[in-house]
Amino acid sequence: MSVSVETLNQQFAIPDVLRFVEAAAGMPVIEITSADASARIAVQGAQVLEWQPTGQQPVLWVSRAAVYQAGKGVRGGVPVCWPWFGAGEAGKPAHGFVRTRMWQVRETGQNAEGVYVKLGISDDAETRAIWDYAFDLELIVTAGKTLSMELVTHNTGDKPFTITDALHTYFRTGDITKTEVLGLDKTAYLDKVLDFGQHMQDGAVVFTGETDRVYLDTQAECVINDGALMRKIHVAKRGSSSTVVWNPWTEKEKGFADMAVGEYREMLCVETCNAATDTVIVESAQSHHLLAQISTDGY
Ligand code: TA6
Repeated sequence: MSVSVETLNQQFAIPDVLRFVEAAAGMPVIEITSADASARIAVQGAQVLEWQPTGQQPVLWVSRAAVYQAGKGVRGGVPVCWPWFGAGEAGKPAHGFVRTRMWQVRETGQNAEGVYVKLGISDDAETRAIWDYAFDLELIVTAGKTLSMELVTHNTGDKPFTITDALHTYFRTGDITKTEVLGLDKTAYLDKVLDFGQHMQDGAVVFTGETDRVYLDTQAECVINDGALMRKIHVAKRGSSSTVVWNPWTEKEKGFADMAVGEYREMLCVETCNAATDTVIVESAQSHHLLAQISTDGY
């Protein structure tokens, strides 16, 4: 059940800084404008859509063919993948079930790091029919000179559960063929393009075709070196043992109705996650924090 933008504005708007608009019927979106940055966050899925530091190019990518529709994830931004990353069991949605559900807005405000929003979702009969555990999931987004996103899993039930999770961040790049990702040298990865065979990264990740890799047991900060826009994007993290690097390239791009032809050239994903064998056990009454901190040097 979604709350009207009128009610959301009455409860949570910050004059001249944060307001709610309706991107489509039943699709409230938070618009943030401050001296340091602008940002947009869809309440559905707690999906950050845009973040642009003042004086810089947009940092996140959203497809020009993205669909804004209740119950469908937007192609781009930062989908929240939870309580599993990747394909679920037969008949269950890929990347879990929270990215297409309506979250609650819990708090908005300003602090030294920027404008923050707290969104949350907890179990109900529908989720327990898919995944039979009691939980509360919260995303705290802080948009300023940097963008921080903290996904907090609370196990509110009486039995432990095991998850994989991801902040599936889509970044804008000037030209994927002039882009490299640093920070994963000598890191083992599972290559989805090669039947999830295990390989070892040698040097920078460069893009010459479909790229879909789960880098394992890495806490490294990654740097997206954009040779076209002449900027670097830093992706730091905590509570994450895996990093996924993805570009669909030409063939897979055709398979996405919500990607326009040729858009693969202007995007890549560097995802902050716990995926594949990097699972997380959350004991009863315990919590797990997954944090991504994005910053840029360039213009
Ligand atoms: O994170 C990479 C990936 O798992 C790719 O294999 C591709 O499926 C991508 O996520 C997008 O998935 P989605 O379900 O959002 O279309």
